[in-house]
Amino acid sequence: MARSLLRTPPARGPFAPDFWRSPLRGIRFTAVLGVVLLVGITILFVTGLLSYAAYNPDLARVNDMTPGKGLLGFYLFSWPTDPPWLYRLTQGVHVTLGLALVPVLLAKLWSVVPRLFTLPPARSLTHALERISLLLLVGGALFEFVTGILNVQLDYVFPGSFYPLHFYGAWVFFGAFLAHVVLKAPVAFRNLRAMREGSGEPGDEPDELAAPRPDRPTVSRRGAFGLVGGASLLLFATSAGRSFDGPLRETAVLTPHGGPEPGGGPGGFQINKTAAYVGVRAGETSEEAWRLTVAGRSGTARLSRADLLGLPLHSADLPIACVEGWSTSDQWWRGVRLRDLAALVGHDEPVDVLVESLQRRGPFRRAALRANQVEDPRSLLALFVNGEELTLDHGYPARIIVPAAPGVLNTKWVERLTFGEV
Ligand SMILES: Nc1nc2c(c(=O)[nH]1)N[C@H]1C(S)=C(S)[C@@H](COP(=O)(O)O)O[C@H]1N2
Ligand SMILES: [Mo]
Repeated sequence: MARSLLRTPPARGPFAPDFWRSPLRGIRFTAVLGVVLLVGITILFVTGLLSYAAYNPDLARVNDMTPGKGLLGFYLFSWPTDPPWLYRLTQGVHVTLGLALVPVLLAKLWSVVPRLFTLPPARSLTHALERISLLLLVGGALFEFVTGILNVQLDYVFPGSFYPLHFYGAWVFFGAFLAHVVLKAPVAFRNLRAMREGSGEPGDEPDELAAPRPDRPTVSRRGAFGLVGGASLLLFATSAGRSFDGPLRETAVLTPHGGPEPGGGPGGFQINKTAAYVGVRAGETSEEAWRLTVAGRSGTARLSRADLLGLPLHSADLPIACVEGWSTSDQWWRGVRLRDLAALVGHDEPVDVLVESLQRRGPFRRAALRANQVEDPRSLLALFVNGEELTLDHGYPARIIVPAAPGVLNTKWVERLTFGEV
């Protein structure tokens, strides 16, 4: 005792071990939350990578501007068009689960916060490395949750830069997360097993997370889990409705795109950006003003809406599913097949396409689609939805709709299609 006093001054405030008094803290409390996060964050990581792949980010530099993703693009694959609700599911899970895990993440951080204040800051090189990895872990988790939630809540507050931030953040975070799991999983599972077997005795190792001088409990451990789980359920119940149309959407009170339906009628389903918001005026889309340019191997065609109506029209029941996690139920789209338009300009074989909108400012004016998407008979340049002409807000005179693709690839107010050289 005397010797250690000589070496270090007595710890004060949060650095003093008995500053932390909650009797809830302990390895077992942390272990339960840790295992929930182990499963939950793994699902977030996988669905996040899928979401990235769904953009076809390796297609030209249109869909993804992430500078030098290099090796981190190693796993990318051609995003399929089946099942048509694929992105609706993966991205709905990513966002809704991410929101529901917030209370668990906060409780987990609360449960280990005294460890942030241990002195000396590093006992050895290994200890120093472990603490740096914890910094990346906690910082990474907060960063990913905050950027994700801001994107969902504030409709792209990071124009053009959310993707690289959330993408690189995910890899840093997941690296630290893996290291942490490898280090801590044995302890966590040992404690869970002990809890299940009902052994109240402390394990053979000291509980480093328990308060040395705990206060009297005001809530049981079970009660605390109930609180965290209840908060998660509440977040789930007030966000999951964004993945459906009709009355269910109105249950999503905590997140945008969850309110009442945007008007009634055939066009009465969710609108991301209205024409007015992005500066598209009805004059530009009129029968006289608007022409579609289709370019490809054999030349260029300029088509009016009347010309398009003269081509074979086809239908497809498809949803719109946004990266923000909301989606619509299937809508009944009708228009010209993309592969028919490709054939019109000399491409009978599957071919990529660059789609450009007449919109002049803001993001999402251009998108590239891959040959497998162009090839699918349900991929349309839609002219009608639910039996009526598209409304201006849904992309009149013509918009793209592709099965299983993220909403952002379903370009509205299309004015040019360039097949082949993407
Ligand atoms: N020209 C243009 N097309 C666009 C967008 C846009 O901002 N401009 N937003 C995209 C995004 S992010 C989504 S989710 C869908 C939404 O389609 P909706 O507004 O018809 O629901 O349109 C896509 N097409
Ligand atoms: Mo979107």
